[in-house]
Amino acid sequence: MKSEAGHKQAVAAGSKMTVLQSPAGLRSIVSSLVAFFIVVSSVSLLFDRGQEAQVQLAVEQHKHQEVEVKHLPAAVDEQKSLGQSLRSQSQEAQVQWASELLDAGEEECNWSMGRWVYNNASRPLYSGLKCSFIFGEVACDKYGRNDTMYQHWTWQPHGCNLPRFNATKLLEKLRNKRLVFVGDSVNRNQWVSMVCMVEASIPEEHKMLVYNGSLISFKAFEYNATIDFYWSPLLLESNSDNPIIHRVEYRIIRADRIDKHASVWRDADVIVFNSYLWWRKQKADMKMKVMYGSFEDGDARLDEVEMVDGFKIALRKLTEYLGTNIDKNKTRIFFTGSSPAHTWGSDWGGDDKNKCLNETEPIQREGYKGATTDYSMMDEAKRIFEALEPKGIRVQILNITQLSDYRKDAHPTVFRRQFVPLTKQQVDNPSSYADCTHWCLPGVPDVWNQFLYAYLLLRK
Ligand SMILES: *[C@@H]1O[C@H](CO)[C@@H](O)[C@H](O)[C@H]1NC(C)=O
Ligand SMILES: *[C@@H]1O[C@H](CO)[C@@H](O)[C@H](O)[C@H]1NC(C)=O
Ligand SMILES: *[C@@H]1O[C@H](CO)[C@@H](O)[C@H](O)[C@H]1NC(C)=O
Ligand SMILES: *[C@@H]1O[C@H](CO)[C@@H](O)[C@H](O)[C@H]1NC(C)=O
Ligand SMILES: *[C@@H]1O[C@H](CO)[C@@H](O)[C@H](O)[C@H]1NC(C)=O
Ligand SMILES: *[C@@H]1O[C@H](CO)[C@@H](O)[C@H](O)[C@H]1NC(C)=O
Ligand SMILES: *[C@@H]1O[C@H](CO)[C@@H](O)[C@H](O)[C@H]1NC(C)=O
Ligand SMILES: *[C@@H]1O[C@H](CO)[C@@H](O)[C@H](O)[C@H]1NC(C)=O
Ligand SMILES: CC(=O)N[C@H]1CO[C@H](CO)[C@@H](O)[C@@H]1O
Repeated sequence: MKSEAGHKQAVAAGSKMTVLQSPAGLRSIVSSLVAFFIVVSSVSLLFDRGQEAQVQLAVEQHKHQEVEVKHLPAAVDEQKSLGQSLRSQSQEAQVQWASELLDAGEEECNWSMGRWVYNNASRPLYSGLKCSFIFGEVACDKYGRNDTMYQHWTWQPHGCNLPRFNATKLLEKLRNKRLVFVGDSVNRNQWVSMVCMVEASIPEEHKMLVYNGSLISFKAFEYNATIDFYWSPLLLESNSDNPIIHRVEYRIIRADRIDKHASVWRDADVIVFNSYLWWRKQKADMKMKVMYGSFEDGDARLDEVEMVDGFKIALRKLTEYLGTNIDKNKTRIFFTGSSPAHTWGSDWGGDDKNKCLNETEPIQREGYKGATTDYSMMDEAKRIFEALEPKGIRVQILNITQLSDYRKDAHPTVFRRQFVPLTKQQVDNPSSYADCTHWCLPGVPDVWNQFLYAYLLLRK
């Protein structure tokens, strides 16, 4: 077995940071034990049918967990063969007219409109089992998901091809630069995807992950490139800002406070925001508490608004901040659209009690929109960000909602690690324990990152 002890490992203990660099001699050791924080999203469902499907993104503390880091290389190819039973007839046809398609850089091509094509030759882009930095919450094949068809679908926009992803090209683009993902656990999912998409092309001793409170940094030394994730699920300062301990149901945002978060991301070269799930109602009467002023200044005032109005308050404040503080010559800004969940089987003719467990194929009906997917929040975001255009600042929306909505087959369900792998009882209880909100990797967020790649390399 191959050891990862040669990696430079970063270990966070409390808010203090230490970076451990393993001596080269350790490489022969069978496995290394590394203590670090694991930020895990626990999923629980509180409702009856008819109410909003929602996932609790409770992130719990798991300090100094002993994690055995090891490779499981042999299993990969074996599993791939399981996914080969299905092939899309349209695949050959696809290749033929590919040359006539528009260049993906053309504005006229809507990448968001298209279909999933099974392609076991070009997908997946990397191995989840081999990615050194994958998180247990989305490492489905590592935690027992044996059907791997979900890894072999490629997104085919109507009328053009997405550019082929090339990790080296992206790293070149990010040379001496910093890309930061800012948001919730779904955005962390996209960040992990991006790290896995590039890390295989970087030798072991030239990359590192550093944990520092709400910030996790991936560094590619040769390029002096940094790919960060910063936890900030409501974008504004809130009582959910601790990535480890926070209240889930009783949420308070501070309407006029964003500077503390912004100081972490404002100087980045590329920023990818998201914010969606945390504004969804978990109960019919759920409201967002909004605090103005501060206790320190004696002018604190607490308001209560509809969740979606809280979203607008946050985005307007973000927009105002970007308009006055961002160096538009330097920083490119993206906003990843709403990521749909597949919590209600009856939406696509399945069984509610299984959620999305055992789903193995995408929904094929063109234009399918999940009943609980809110497309309007993304339109709202687009409208709010348009206020920046007169200033020459553009926030590009990665419009991934529809393509993701088709992928009922692509969630971790019970094949994931939540502190420890799920128990037998939990596995047997999908209605409580199946995660149909986050995405298995390799998988759907890889396509979101292909959009990002295409923007960074092809479109202004
Ligand atoms: C996103 O793309 C879908 C098609 O997939 C389109 O209907 C929708 O209007 C787009 N939304 C935004 C905000 O661009
Ligand atoms: C893809 O699947 C087809 C049939 O399903 C199989 O013949 C082919 O060998 C597979 N290709 C790869 C690269 O696995
Ligand atoms: C996956 O395959 C392994 C090895 O064949 C088997 O032990 C395990 O039970 C399977 N898991 C599931 C969920 O079917
Ligand atoms: C990826 O890009 C690099 C640098 O431009 C190039 O040398 C390499 O051939 C590309 N790889 C593929 C598979 O196209
Ligand atoms: C390394 O990258 C950072 C951005 O992450 C940049 O500020 C710095 O100037 C770069 N160093 C060199 C030597 O270019
Ligand atoms: C960790 O983050 C804090 C601010 O959040 C910063 O002051 C400190 O320098 C960071 N530590 C390292 C080692 O990057
Ligand atoms: C941004 O670029 C424009 C045109 O090149 C230049 O006029 C302007 O001074 C630059 N702004 C900053 C803040 O560097
Ligand atoms: C899911 O599939 C497995 C293996 O095929 C089967 O044992 C299990 O009963 C199925 N679960 C549900 C809820 O249908
Ligand atoms: C449906 C849709 O989003 N159509 C858009 C495709 O892209 C063109 C050019 O960017 C837009 O004008 C369309 O509205």
